[in-house]
Amino acid sequence: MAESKPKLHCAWFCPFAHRAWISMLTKGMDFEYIEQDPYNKSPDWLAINPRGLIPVIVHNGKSIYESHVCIEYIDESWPSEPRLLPKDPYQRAKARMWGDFVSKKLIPPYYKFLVKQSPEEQSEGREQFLANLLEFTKAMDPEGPFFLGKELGYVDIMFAPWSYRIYILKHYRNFEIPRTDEYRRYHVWAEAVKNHPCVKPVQQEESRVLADAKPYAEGNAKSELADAVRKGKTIP
Ligand SMILES: N[C@@H](CCC(=O)N[C@@H](CS)C(=O)NCC(=O)O)C(=O)O
Repeated sequence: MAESKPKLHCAWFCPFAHRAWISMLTKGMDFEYIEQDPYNKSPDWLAINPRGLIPVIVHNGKSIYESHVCIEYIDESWPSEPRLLPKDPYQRAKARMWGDFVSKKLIPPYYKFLVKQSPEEQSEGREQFLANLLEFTKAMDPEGPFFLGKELGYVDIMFAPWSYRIYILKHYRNFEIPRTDEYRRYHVWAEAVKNHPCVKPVQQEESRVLADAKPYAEGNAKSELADAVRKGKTIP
């Protein structure tokens, strides 16, 4: 068991931070939640994370940041069940490969669709997102309901915050994931994730989430991520 009570620097609106939050809840950890404004790059905040991004876990006086690293750190430092990454080396590798797919193939087109303002670029984002989501769906364990089987784990947590807030794209881009046969397994997955007892508590009121997403949809959000998407750069 790890030594001191960890602190989670988080924000109610941040999907990346939700990954760490869900992981801590899934592990049943005793932790201190700190609502952090990541946009105010004060010296105190930059001392906690020199990159100035949430989430950060502060544990035994050390900072752990980057959301996928936080999930792994939580799993390794609190090795009790449930395991977020499988014990079997191939299954672990598979979880990491699909987590990487989420980071490189799902999140970027999602934001291209939401943040870009020209219809052509939005359409490109939309098509890439849908095609890649289908590939993600086809890789899911056929029984499920979660990505690798019966338990919520790493891959689920990597994409959960975008899936339970998919209504952002409905509201601002009139987009819905098709209710067709090929996406059927996706919807089973998304429902299971949304209703999981450790995912439910992090979900925020829809009107508040939509208000927070508005500057992204209107192309004037002042964040490192929105800036990178507007400039066609890799997201931070
Ligand atoms: N790659 C980072 C991304 C985290 C991120 O972009 N967090 C946003 C909030 S959702 C942030 O801290 N933004 C501060 C800023 O843009 O200045 C991770 O996975 O942890």
